[in-house]
Amino acid sequence: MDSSLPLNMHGWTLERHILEEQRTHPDATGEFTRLFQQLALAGKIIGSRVNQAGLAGVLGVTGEVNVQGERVQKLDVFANQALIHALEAGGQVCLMASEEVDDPIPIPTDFPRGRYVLMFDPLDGSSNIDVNVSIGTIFSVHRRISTGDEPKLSDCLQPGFKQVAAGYIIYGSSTMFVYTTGKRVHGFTLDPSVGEFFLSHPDIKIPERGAIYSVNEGNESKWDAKVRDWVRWLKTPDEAIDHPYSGRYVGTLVADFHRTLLKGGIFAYPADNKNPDGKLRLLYEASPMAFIAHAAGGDATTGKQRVLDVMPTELHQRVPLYIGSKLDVADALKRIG
Ligand code: AFP
Repeated sequence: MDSSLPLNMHGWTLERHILEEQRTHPDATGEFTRLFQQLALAGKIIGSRVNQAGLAGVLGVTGEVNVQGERVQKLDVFANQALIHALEAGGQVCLMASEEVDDPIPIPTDFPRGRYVLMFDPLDGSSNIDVNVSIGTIFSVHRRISTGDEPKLSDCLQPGFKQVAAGYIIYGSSTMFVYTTGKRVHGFTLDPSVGEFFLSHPDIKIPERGAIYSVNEGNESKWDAKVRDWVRWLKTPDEAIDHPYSGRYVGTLVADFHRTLLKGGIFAYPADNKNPDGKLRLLYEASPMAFIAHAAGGDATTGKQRVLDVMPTELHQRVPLYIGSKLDVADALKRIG
């Protein structure tokens, strides 16, 4: 690429990038490329609504409580619908699951079905919507494993290492689409004037070690002693190991993870005495982020095992999460394990 040209002059759109990647794939049928076109479309629709949220009258809650026991925001509902509508008719997906919906979402019988299973958190970071702080969409793609006419819950309950792709769209100071198929991680920035995602962050690697820790310290009184000691250790001055680390916490996993991916360090949502399995959902939060972290050279653990090796038993299962730079995750494991 000629680096003197502005990014959007290179013409390296998300679509072109995926087409190039798929060209060398032995059994590519174009289905995967079309799946990503639809995901990108949903991201643009959600991003545009997020940008206008204060004007379009879509801030605030619907009055309902979702399967997670959380108050549903109007934008959660919009994002969920945008993803379902963008994906259900295209013939790439046979089953979907969403943070906002109790059970797997079947594809209506009058639409063709594909071989992929898509799980998503349509709008991660809902508590940040009304205050104009970054929010995002997280997605995870698996291949269908069941046979027979109807896809089954077991198609969703696959361990993370079996993902064929994972990614997120962050609605921040710019809108970015970040994804991996397991080998490399690429980031694309939306040029809103053109309506396309352009490759802006090719082959992202997480620094081996960072200098930032990210955790909700309001939960300290609920943590066990090992977690508390680990966080205190990160904050204790020690020139020999470049401590203290800086603290950063947005409260939107997508935003906290995105920073960790680019700058290194560690993000954690530990188990605590109120939430023995932590807060974050395995299938559409922890697992896709872990797939990205590993592809970028980082690591992700529950404190007991690799997130990617957890065998799911429930659609909305939660897991503790420690994710980020390899050496920072190793330090955490040493101290909390
Ligand atoms: P929602 O997707 O329901 O908004 O949840 C946000 C989230 O799951 C994740 O994005 C944050 O990292 C985490 O919750 C923040 O939780 P605390 O508010 O307890 O710190």
